[in-house]
Amino acid sequence: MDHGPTLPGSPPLTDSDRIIVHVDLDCFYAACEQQREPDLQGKPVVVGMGYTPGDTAGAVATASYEAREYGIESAQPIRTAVTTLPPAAQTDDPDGPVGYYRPVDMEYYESVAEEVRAVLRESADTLRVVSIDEAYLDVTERTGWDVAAGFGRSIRDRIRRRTGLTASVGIAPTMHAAKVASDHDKPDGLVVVEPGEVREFLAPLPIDDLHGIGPVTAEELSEQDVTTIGDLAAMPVAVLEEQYGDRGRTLHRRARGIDPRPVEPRGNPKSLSRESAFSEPTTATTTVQQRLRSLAEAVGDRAQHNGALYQTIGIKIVTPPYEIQTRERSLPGPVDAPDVLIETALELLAEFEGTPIRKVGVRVSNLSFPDGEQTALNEWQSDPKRADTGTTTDRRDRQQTLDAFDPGTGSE
Ligand code: TTP
Ligand code: MG
Repeated sequence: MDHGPTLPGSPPLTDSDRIIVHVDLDCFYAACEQQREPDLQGKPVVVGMGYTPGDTAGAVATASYEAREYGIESAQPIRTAVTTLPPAAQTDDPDGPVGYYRPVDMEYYESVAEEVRAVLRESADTLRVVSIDEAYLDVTERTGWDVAAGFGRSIRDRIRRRTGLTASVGIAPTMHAAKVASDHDKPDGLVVVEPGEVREFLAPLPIDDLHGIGPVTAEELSEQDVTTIGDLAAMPVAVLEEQYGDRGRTLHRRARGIDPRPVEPRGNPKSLSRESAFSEPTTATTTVQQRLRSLAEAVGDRAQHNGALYQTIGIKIVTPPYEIQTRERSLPGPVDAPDVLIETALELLAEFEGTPIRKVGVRVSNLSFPDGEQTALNEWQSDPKRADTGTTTDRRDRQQTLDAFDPGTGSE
């Protein structure tokens, strides 16, 4: 089929040979509740965040498909939901519709999700988990297009046997098309889009089915009579680029069935950090130095383990009552140099001598990954505020407050 002209330097406008599966569980939290309480199966179940039984506080996290028939949807206030679907225990009308409301129980849903992931791990060469109930699998080496539907069915069957849950599965040669496909026939769906059919499959779908288009963009586009993905694909890319920059170009390519993203186990971290609290605030310089040194070592190890080079080194100091101060310094280029990391962290600490310290942390950022995708490095280079104007021999002091320092133990 015609994919339009190929611009010099752009990737070939053909589908690749990859076979990508996207799996998304159906009304996940509600389905978990229906498993735990089989009496709820086939009934309108509403799972509320910030909800406690007997009250109407909170919002809908998700609703079973039975409840969705009454217009209940994610993010709706519980107090609105109960007007269409009164709680079973409180209704005056014995013949009217009733809802079964349950509070969110993340620990339980996480344990079910782990069971599902075990099935997915068995099925994939590469697995990328994107949320609690959603993952991409690269199965190129495991199956062929002629038997892909059967492969998808077997994934669905194994999830059902192991957890009782239904999943919707999309199979396509790109991540984007696989995601749209899994959403296309929910619940319990299985949609296979073969190479060469992607653009055709997407064309009639409403514009907001394109991943990356939110309600605002959809509205703006509809004002220009662009209401289907096919309409978007037919637009000159220059118009989209002018309106939306690089994002416009990506959306245009997706609409044409092009999405070169590989299924990667996870994204590269933007920063790596470790922090640690003292049992009580301390002014003892050597105690703080020792702690900082060991945190810096741990961060350096972690960076090596991730294959990351770092260009910015930062520390975080928490002083009583709970003041957070951060300092950072950028090097002229990305390094894997634990000694420099430790030395820099200690130098940054020097100004806090004599200050009572409750907690210390070390962070490396502006990461680059020479063996993989260099997202972080590219971001650094494209940000003029951060362009390195220092000399190449001297380390440039850039002591400034970071607006964010990742909490907890390390952030990836
Ligand atoms: P989704 O996969 O978006 O929704 P779902 O699994 O409930 O329904 P569908 O069959 O359409 O896939 O999200 C997964 C879980 O994430 C969902 O069960 C509850 C939670 N969630 C929220 O807490 N708030 C939200 O606004 C949404 C959309 C989901
Ligand atoms: Mg889901």
